[in-house]
Amino acid sequence: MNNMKKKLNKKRTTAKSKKRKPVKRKEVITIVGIGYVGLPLACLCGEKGYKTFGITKSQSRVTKVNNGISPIEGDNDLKELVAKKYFSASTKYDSIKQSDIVMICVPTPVDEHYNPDLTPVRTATKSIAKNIKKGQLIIMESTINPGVCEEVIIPLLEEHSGLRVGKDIYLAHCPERINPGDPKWSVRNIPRCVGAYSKVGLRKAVRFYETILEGKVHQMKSLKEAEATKIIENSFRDINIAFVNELAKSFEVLGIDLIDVIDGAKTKPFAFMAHYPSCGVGGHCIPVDPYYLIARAGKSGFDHRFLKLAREINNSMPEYTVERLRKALNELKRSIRGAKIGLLGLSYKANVDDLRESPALEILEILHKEGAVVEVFDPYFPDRSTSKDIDTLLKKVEVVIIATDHNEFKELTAKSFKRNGIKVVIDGKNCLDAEKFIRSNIYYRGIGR
Ligand code: SAJ
Repeated sequence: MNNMKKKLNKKRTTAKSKKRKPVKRKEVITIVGIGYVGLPLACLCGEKGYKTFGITKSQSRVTKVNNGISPIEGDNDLKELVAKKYFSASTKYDSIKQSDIVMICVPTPVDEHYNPDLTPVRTATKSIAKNIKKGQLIIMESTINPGVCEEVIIPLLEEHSGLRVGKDIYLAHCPERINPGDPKWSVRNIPRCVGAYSKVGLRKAVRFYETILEGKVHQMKSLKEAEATKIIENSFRDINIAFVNELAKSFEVLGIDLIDVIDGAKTKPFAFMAHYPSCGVGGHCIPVDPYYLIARAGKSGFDHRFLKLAREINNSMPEYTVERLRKALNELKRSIRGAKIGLLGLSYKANVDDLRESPALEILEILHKEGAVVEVFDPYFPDRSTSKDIDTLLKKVEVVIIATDHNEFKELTAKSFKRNGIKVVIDGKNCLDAEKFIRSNIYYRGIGR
């Protein structure tokens, strides 16, 4: 090509480049904590075009995720998302420096005395603060009680960064609403509530969420309101479960099938929301979140007697379940000591691999303490199962307790139990066909039936 043409092309290219909009730098997001909350969120941010980093203290989780393997069993959608490697994981906080938005999705558990344990929140906040830059937005997604942002997070951010929240950096709270194993509601479409320390921070946070979510983003007037929203959502669920768990005990002595009664009550198309009794309330949300409000309100002189009573009732259900078993064995002139008992299910809820606060673990502990010989099977926990499958377990035991309503257990038939000489079934999740078991002369008891 002769020189004239080359010059002309160069001129055209320069002119074209002047016309082309400058390529907008991909915004960078770091998510601290890539568990049930942070992992789907990191995938979603990466999928939506953000340069996304995930931080976790677990090197094995880093390796798995960076190889496209989901560390969370039972959620196939998540497995597919993680396989696409939308973000990169690390145990280090280096990516904070280059981030526009930093999100905190670490656990907020309680200790053995049911006191809130903010250690993971404090550790993450300090590490973030040491790497944070002016202009960045921090979004707290972990569930916390009203006051944690202003009384814990802001002081730590300012102390360890030398920056001022609301002036140099921005803080928002958008409580997570992940529902593990839910086929309908996912991180993409669940409506969210956002509160912030300042108007600018709120605007930044709302604008961000509107780029990744299909669900509505509801603006709250303050951090405290956003913190309180999530706590009351889950306390609402805990007290309603406690209500039916207390009814289960009452209807046992009245000889009424509570499950039938709830199914009757829920035909009312308004002002009734069905909850069901069970062998206990597990998970990292429902049995934990009320304690955060109980503790913080207590510090300000208010005693949440109702929330505490609900927790007491729900915490009594594992023992009550074993009591149902004891009564059954006593009617057969047997005791728990020495009885061969099969425990089906360890996870705190159906079709997930999560043991946090699982009532099944408490039932197992009580059975061992009372001298039972226990066989365990949970398809999501082969390493913690003593039998490789249900059939193997049924051959070894005379009594069965269902502690998790995995789909695999719901299909169990009275015939398979009868064939193996099972005499007693305690259905801790009311997931079996009670009538068929009773008609097979198997001593069947549920919770509330
Ligand atoms: N449970 C009962 N009876 C019920 C419902 C649940 O005994 O009627 C027990 C379950 O067996 C389990 C525990 O309570 O052991 C918690 O069950 P859950 O269905 O509430 O499951 P989680 O812990 O995954 O709760 C999540 C929460 N989501 C968030 O916190 C973002 C909760 O707010 C949701 O309401 C819940 O999922 C849901 O609806 O599935």
